[in-house]
Amino acid sequence: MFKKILIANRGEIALRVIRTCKELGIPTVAVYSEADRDSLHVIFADEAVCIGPASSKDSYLKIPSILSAAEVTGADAIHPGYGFLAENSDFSEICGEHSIKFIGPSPEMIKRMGDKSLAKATMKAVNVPVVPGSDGAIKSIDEALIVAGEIGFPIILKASAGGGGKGMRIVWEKSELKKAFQTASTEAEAAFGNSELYLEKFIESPRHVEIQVIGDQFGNVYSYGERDCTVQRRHQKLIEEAPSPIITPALRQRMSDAAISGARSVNYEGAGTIEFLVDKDLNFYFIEMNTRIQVEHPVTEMVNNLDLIKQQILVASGNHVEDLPKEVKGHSIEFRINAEDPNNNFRPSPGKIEYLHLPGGFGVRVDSHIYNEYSIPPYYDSLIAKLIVWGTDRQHAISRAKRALEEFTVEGIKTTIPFHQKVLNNRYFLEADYDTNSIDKLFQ
Ligand code: MV4
Repeated sequence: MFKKILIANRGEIALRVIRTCKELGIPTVAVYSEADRDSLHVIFADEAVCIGPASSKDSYLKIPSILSAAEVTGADAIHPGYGFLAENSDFSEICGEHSIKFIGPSPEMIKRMGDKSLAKATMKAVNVPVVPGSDGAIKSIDEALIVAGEIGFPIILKASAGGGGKGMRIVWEKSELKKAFQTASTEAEAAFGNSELYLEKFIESPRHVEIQVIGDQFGNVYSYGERDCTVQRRHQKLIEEAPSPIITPALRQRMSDAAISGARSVNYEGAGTIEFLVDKDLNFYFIEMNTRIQVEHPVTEMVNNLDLIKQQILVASGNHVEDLPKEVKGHSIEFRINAEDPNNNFRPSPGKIEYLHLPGGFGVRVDSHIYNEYSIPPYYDSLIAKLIVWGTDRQHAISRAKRALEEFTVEGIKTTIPFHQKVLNNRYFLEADYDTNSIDKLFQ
């Protein structure tokens, strides 16, 4: 087992990792920017090292500073959390060169799955269903016209180096393709330094359903079931749940088998998420694989009664996973509490928390780094807390969520709490009758 783990992250996820390390008896090192001196992860870790000014690129993204923090404190492993360096293959590689275990997959794996069209080809090779489209990247508008002609409109152009919805373009008819191709590749070049695009059939009203897997160093890959993340705004997830209200046990089995065979075919190590689109007829199609722990991992933890961060640490140190998947139990829903004003276009609302009361009681979990009188810095992601509820079924989880959101009090800043309360009274949400296309009816 590791002697000391450095957490290369901030906010709730840094705290989340520290908590599991404590339970495992592993000392921790926090790193922090000058804007995060008063942050809870700094206080809860055994040691803390300041790695630079507020700007992420000069602190949480600065590989040399993080590596030297690990070396001076004698950390032999780094947990990257999500975001920042979690899917940076150079970081994974440099950790290895310094004999520091990166808690996550190899640089080769991160590169392979980071190239979204290569990831698709990898899955397709082992018969995982993928969205019909180009084989790999498309090199020209003429090639795009040929592929689009074969599969039929509408189609969607995606950046090979993209992911998570950035730089996508829907094309409804042939006459729009040339312009869309040019703007999408220009945008991809600007955003990712890589103009490469691939093309897919546009699935018109899908749900976003993802499978959690863990691979160990012995070639075993396990699935812990799905999360439904269809409730999103501008590709930002707001509510996630497990199990998905639309997935039957038979479909869960088939999606899990597909996810496992995809991950096993590349000897996947660590926690990973295989994202699928599920259409109206319950056909599923692989779209992307994320090679990190995700924000929404707690709903999977609640219905499987397991600590995913602990399993990450176990497999990274060469152990077998401890909690093998069993049948999922009950229902869990996560609500992202962001420092944003839902009545003003979700505009960020950083600042001082003048009064705070967190909900509690049976089946209620809050993962958060905030505390009374804490000032939320304006430099980072607006996620300030995750409310996770568990109930015996979806109805029970919803009642509990309403109760917990009523208790949840944050004064001094605007949050997404009122938004969630509205969704919990929306009949389409209550009936799970929505998809990515009709999502607006949840926000009315
Ligand atoms: C799609 C799609 C329809 N067809 N791909 C958005 C996030 C990124 N992970 C993939 N996304 C989509 N890819 C094909 N071929 C529709 C979306 C999409 C979406 C997916 C899940 C949840 C919300 C969404 C909102 C808009 C578009």
